[in-house]
Amino acid sequence: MSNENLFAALRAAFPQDLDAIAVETDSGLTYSWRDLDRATAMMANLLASLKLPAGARVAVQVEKSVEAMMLYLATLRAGYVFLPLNTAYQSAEIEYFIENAEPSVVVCTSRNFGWVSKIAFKAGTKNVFTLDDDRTGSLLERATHCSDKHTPAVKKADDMAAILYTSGTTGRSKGAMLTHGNLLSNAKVLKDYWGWKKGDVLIHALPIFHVHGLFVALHGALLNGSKMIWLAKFDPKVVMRKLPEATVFMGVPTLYVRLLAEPGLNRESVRNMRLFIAGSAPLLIETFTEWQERTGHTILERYGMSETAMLTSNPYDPKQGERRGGTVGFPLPGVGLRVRDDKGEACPTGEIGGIEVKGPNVFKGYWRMPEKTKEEFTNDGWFRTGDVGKYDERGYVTIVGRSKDLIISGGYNVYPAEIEGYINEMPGVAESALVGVPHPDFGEVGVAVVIAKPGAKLDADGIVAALKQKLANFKIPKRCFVVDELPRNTMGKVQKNLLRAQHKDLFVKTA
Ligand code: MLC
Ligand code: AMP
Repeated sequence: MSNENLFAALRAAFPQDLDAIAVETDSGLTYSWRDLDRATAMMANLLASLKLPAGARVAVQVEKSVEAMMLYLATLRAGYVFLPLNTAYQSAEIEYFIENAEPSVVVCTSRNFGWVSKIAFKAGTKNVFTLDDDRTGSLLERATHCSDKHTPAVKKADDMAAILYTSGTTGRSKGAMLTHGNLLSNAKVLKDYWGWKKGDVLIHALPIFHVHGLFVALHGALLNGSKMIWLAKFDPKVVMRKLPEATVFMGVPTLYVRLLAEPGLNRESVRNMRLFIAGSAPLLIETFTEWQERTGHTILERYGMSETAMLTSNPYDPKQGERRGGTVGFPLPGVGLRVRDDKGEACPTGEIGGIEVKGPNVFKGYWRMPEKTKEEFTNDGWFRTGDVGKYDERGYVTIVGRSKDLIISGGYNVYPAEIEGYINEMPGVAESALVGVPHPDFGEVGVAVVIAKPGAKLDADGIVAALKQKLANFKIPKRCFVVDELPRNTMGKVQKNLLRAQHKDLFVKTA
C-alpha cells in the first residue's frame, strides 16, 4: 500500500544535498535539510513513544520558531493530528479548544505552562510539554533522547492531518478537519500554478497557526525543496533587508500596506524577487496599484479559507491572463467554484451570489459537528463558503462581500457574535452590536455599539478593558460607543449595515 502521509511527500521533495540550508532565521541561525529530517524524526519518535490512540490530537500554542514548525511536521510524520492555536488566545478561548478537541498532547510556552496545563489536565490530557522560541522546553529535552531515524506513519489520503478552528456565526468555534489528501493536493496544485522553481527562496513572515503561514507558505517552500528565510514576527524593516536574498513573498494585505510605508521600497530593493502573493483578506486596489508603481511587480491575489485551503488564484503565467487587481483570479485546477442565488439557482456571469466550492482540497467536515457540517454543504455536495461574489466574462472571480457575519482584521477573523456574547454578559449591558469598518492598516476593524439596561450607566472604556481580560488582542474592538438605541428593521433585527455606514469614516475618509 502506498503511503499518502503528507510528510512523506514533503520529505521526498527535500533536495539531494541534505547539508544545504533549508531554513535561515532572522537571528542568524541556520538549519539544513538534514536537521529538519533528524529533528522531526526525534520529535515523531517522542510522540510515538507516548502510545497515543489513533487520530490523537496534538494541540500547540507556542511562539513561532523553526522548532514549532518541526513539531507540526513531526506530528504529521508520526501520523497524529496537528491542532495549532493562535498565540493571542487567552484562557477562556484555550479552554474551549482543549475541551472540544480533547487533545492527547498539549504543547505550550513555559510562560503559560501554569494555566494551560491546568486546563489540559482538567480536560483529560495526559501529556503537556513546553516549547519556547529559544530552543528550550521539555519537548526538546525529551526528544533529544529519541532516535533520529523514523519511518513516516502510513496514512491514507482521507486521514485527518490537522484541525483548524474557525469561529462560527453562533460565536462558537468549529474545528475544520483537513486531511493529508486535502493538504497535499492543494500544495501540488499551487507548486505548478505559481511556477515554483529551482533556486526559489521564500521569506516566511506569517504566523504558523493559520492556513496562510502553516500550509500555503510552508508547504510551498518544502514541496519545492526551497530555502526559507524564517522571520519570527513580521517586521517591515527586516523584510526590506531580506528582500534581495529572496524570490517569493506571501502576506496578508496589511503586510503590503506596511511595506509600502518603507521609503526604501523600490524596483532596486525587489530586483531578485519573482513573485509577491497576497490573500486572507481583500487587497485594496490602491495597494495593488501603488505596489505596481513602486516595485514594478504585480501582486498575485488568491482566495482561500480554513475549510478548503486555496480555491482561486490570479494567474502566474501571463499566457493564462493578466493579474487583475480587485479579483481573486480563476478557480485553481481541480477546484469547482459556482455562484448561486438565494434559491440555489446558478447566477449568470456578472451576477452576485453565494460562492460554493468542490474539490480534493475541501475539508472532511467540522470536528464532532455532523449537523453543522451537513448544513454547510448543498445536497449535491458543494461547500457553502459564506462568501459572496461573481464571475466576470473572462472567468475571473471577484469577492464582493460575505453572507457570514465576519470581520477580517489584518488577516485574522473576528466573529461579531463571539464578541457581542462577551459584551452582553457584562453587568448593565442590554445589547450590543459589533460591526466592521474600514481601517488604513488592518483593512477592517471592529467597532462595538452598546446599549445599557434601563437605569444602568456604562463606560465604553470599561467595556473595552474588560474584553481585553478575556479575548485575544486582535478581537478587541478598536472603538466602543454607548448609545440609547440600535437601529432596527421592522422585524426588530439590528441593522448592522446602518451602523457600518454611520461609523465608516472613523479611521479613514471613505468616498
Ligand atoms: C495585532 N493587532 C491587531 C491585529 N494584529 N488588531 C486587529 N487586527 C489584527 N490583525 C493589535 C494588537 O491587539 C495590539 O493592540 C496592536 O495591534 C499591536 O499588536 P502586535 O502583536 O504588535 O501586532 P503586529 O505584530 O503588528 O501584528 C499585525 C500583523 C498580524 C498584521 C503582523 O496581525 C498578523 O500577522 N496578521 C496575519 C494573520 C494571518 O496570518 N492570517 C492568515 C489567516 S488564514 P493593542 O491595543 O494591544 O496595542 C486565512 C485563509 C487564507 O485567512 O485565505 O489565507
Ligand atoms: P479563515 O476562516 O480564516 O480561513 O478565513 C477565510 C476567509 O477569508 C474567506 O472565507 C474569505 O472571506 C476571506 N478571504 C481569504 N482570501 C481572500 C481574498 N483574497 N479576498 C477577500 N477575502 C478573502
